[in-house]
Amino acid sequence: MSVEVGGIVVHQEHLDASDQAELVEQVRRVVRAAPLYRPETRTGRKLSVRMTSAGTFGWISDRSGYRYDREHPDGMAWPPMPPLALDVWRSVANVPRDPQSCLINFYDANAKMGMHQDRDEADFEMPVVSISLGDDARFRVGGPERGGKTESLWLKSGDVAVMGGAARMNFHGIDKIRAGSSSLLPNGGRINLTLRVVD
Ligand code: MD3
Ligand code: FE
Repeated sequence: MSVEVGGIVVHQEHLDASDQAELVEQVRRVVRAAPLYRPETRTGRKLSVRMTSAGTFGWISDRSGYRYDREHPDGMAWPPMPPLALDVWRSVANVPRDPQSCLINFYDANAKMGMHQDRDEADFEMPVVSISLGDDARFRVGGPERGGKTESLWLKSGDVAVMGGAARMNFHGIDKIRAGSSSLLPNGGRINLTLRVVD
């Protein structure tokens, strides 16, 4: 089933339980090679979300600002993209290019992500595809202007969201995690994968 909120198409339960478990294994492989870390902002605040990436480019933030980089902050190349994530992109993105970056965000029970736009990519005609795993998250989406009217939606494990067209520039964030809502991750929490064409 798919629903639309603020121009974003959410394919609910796009991944079944066995695909979700397999994708978690593929994410673990990435995290073993390129550990999760808490990025700092330019002003030295640490994000509550822990991150790593896979693919050609990873998104990083540090005292110099934020950008895409070919290396993890510890200096290693990013591991290969999880194959199942690439399959998801090919089934929903509807563009001729493959993604170059898979950003992996890990949310514990208290993590959130403030409202922001994704504008570090070169071609805004290319969509962003998001895959949710683990605990439910309340996702909030507004318009292309900060401070406008917003709508919210609970993203659940296995949901795939596609941000294309005008919705690509919409402000969005994660308000809160519903701890204990999923048993996919033995220690709880939520993983979000975002797939992007970068250059
Ligand atoms: C709407 N991640 O990594 S995914 C991000 O759940 C990010 O971790 C959130 O926002 C998360 O940048 C939300 C859903 C999402 C991703 C990209 C978008 C929604 C979007 C780009 C434009 C509009
Ligand atoms: Fe975003």
